Amino acid sequence: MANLNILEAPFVLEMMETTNNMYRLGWDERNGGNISYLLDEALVANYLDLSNVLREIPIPFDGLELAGKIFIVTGSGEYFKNVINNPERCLGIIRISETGKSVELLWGFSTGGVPTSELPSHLMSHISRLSVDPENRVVMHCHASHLLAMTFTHPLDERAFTRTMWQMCTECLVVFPEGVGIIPWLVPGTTEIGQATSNKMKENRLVLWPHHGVYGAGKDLDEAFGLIETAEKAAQIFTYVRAQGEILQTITDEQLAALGEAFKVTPREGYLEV
Ligand code: 2HA
Ligand code: ZN
Repeated sequence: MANLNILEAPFVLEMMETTNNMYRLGWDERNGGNISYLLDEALVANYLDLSNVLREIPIPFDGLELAGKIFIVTGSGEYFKNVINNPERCLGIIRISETGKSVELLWGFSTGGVPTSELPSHLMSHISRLSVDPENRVVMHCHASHLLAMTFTHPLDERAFTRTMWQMCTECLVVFPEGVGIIPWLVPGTTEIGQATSNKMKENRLVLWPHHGVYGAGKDLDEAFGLIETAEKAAQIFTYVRAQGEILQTITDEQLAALGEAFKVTPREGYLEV
């Protein structure tokens, strides 16, 4: 029975809280950033009549693999700053249509809005993550400041970049043992950038977009947020370390290997020299 108030649904409240945190951290200026969160149909049915499609919105790529799946997503052009006060305008609940060529709006985008311009990257990334981790629910993109800055000053080699991150904070290897994926600079919003991102998402939950931002994935909003937060912290430390000057010592590869063993995570093959 769709008799509960959607504005009190945990997934709507979590989206409001998460976008607000991300805005306050300076990761989502203006309309920067976007989130998609795969929802459980039975849970949504407590709040919405799933046969009531408000609008059909075409999408510029093939979403057939996700047909019937329901997501809550941020809106194209909407500001993270405003989600907390205008969830019904800034967020939408969509279902991928049977043909995969459009989405059915079930709630939200109340002033005629449409899903994030990065929907191709999001949905393709969901397909990739679900193929390796059936628990994955969230794909999150933002313009985390220090990470973005680091794409100007650090070589964009995945192994080198990952090793630097692991060395900046002891937590990093534990949180992302598989490392950080990096795609070339590409035009945002395109199927091409979606393809490149989702290819990386098969082996990484963190993907950097040079001179733009970062993608993170996880089983819930906390996990995706925490992943980006940890990488962003490492990039912040990198910024301080560079500003302070000469590096006198760091975490050694032997120490990183010991960390992996202690926390029962496997550092990506070939990334440590031990
Ligand atoms: O939605 O962040 O990458 C605005 C963006 C595009
Ligand atoms: Zn962006």
